[in-house]
Amino acid sequence: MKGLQTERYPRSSPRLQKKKERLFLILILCLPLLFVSPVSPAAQDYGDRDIISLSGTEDILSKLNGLSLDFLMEWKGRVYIVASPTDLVRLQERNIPYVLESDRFYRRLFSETAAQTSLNGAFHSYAETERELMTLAQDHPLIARVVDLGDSLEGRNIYALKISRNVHLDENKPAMLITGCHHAREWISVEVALLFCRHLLENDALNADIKALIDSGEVWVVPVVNPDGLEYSIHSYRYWRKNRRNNGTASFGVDLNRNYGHMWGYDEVGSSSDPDSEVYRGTGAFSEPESQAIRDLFSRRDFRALISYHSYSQVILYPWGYKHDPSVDEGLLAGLARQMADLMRPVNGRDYGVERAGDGFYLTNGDTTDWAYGEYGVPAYTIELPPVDQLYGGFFNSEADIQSIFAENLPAMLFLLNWTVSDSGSDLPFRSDSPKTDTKRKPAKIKSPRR
Ligand code: 0X9
Ligand code: ZN
Repeated sequence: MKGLQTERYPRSSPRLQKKKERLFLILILCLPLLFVSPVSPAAQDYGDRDIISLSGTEDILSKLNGLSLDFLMEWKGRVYIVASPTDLVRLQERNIPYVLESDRFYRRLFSETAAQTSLNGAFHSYAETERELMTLAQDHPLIARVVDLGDSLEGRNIYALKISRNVHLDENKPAMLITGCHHAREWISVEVALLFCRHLLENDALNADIKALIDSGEVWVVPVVNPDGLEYSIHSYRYWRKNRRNNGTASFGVDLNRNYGHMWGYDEVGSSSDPDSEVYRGTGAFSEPESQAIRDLFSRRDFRALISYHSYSQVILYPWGYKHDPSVDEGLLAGLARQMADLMRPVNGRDYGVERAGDGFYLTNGDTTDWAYGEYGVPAYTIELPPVDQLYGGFFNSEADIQSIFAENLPAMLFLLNWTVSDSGSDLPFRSDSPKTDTKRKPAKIKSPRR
C-alpha cells in the first residue's frame, strides 16, 4: 500500500491484521458505541464530503494513483475514503466502482447517543485554549508566560506557553517544543499538550524532579498550531484537516504538515500539488503563517527536541518521512523512541508502535519532524495518539479517555525533556544526512518573541 498518496492509510502489519479480525466480532456487538461522536447532530454540517468504499483489490488500488484521496480505513477487503465531489467525478471518469457509505457512518457517528453537552464537549476550542493558557500563566506568573507567535490566516493568535524558571528572562536554556493540532480534526492532540502544561506547573512546587527540569530547561507548548482549522472542525465540518487558506477555485486549505521547508514538495507521493487534496502542500515551503510561526519560534530559541502530537494510530514516528531510507542517526532516533514507548506501556497497558515514518507508516514530505531534524539536527517525533485504528473510533476520542491518554504520554514527554536538559548537549547535533535548505542548528538568539 505504500506509495499511495494517502494522508491516512492504516498499515497492514500482522499485529493490526489480527486485531482487525478480532475486532470484527466486537464491532458487530458494539457498533453504536464505537461511533459515538462528541458532536451533536443538530449542529453538525458535513460539508460536501461523502464516505465511500471501494474494493481493496490491487487492480482497483492501482487505478487510484495520482488521485490524492483521503483514506479513512481498510476493513474487510474494502477501502474507505472521505471523498469530495471532485473525487467522485474522478473516480467515475476512471470507471472505478464505489459504494456510498455516508449514511451508514454519519448515522452512527453522530447519533443521539452523543455523550457531550456542547459541540466540542471537554475538548478545547480556540477560545477555551486561550483562556486555559491565560489562567495557567496568571496562576504561575514566575514560571509560565503566554507568547503570541503570530496570527493565523483568519487572524486568530497562535499561542505558545513558555514554561521555565525566571520565565520573563531570556536565559537561553535548552528547550523542548510540544505542538498539537497541526490537523484540525485531531482534537485529542490539544488536550495532551494542555494537560502537560498544567502538570508541569502544578508539580513545580511538589516534585523535585519537575522543579529541576523547570530550573534548567525551557518547555514551549503550542497546543493549537491550526486555530482556524480547529474552529472549522468544531463548527462546520468535523473531519476538516487543513488550515483555511482560500486556494481559489472553491478550494480551501493547506496541509500544514506538508508545508515545512525540508524536502518540501519532494515528490507527489508524500504531498500533493493539487489544492483539492487533503495533503496539499501549499504554493511554497512555509507559505502559511501557521507553519511560519513554528519556524520563527524555532529559530529564536535553543530547541533540542520536538514532539508533534497527532492522531490516530498509537505510534511514535521519527524521520525520515520523505523517503523510505533511514537517516544516519537511525539508532539514536529509534533508541529514544523505544525508550519513550517502554515508559508509556506500563501506564495503561497500551502499546505504542515505534516506526520510521517513511518506512513503516507512509511517505510524507514537508512535515514538521523532517524539518526539525533535517534543518536543526534535533530528535523530532510525531506521536500519533490512540486509538490504534478507525475501528476503535479514529479521530473521535471519547472525553473519558483524555486523562488516560495524557497520563501515558506524560512519561514520554518528561523523558525527552530530561534528555533535552541533561544529555542533549553531548549528543547533539545529530548529523542529519540530507542537503540543508536552511542553516544548521545554531545557538539561540537572545531575543524575545513578540507578545
Ligand atoms: O500524515 C500526517 O501528517 C501524519 N499523520 S496524520 O494521520 N495525523 O495526518 C503523519 C506524519 C508522519 N510523518 C511522516 N510520515 N513523515
Ligand atoms: Zn495529523
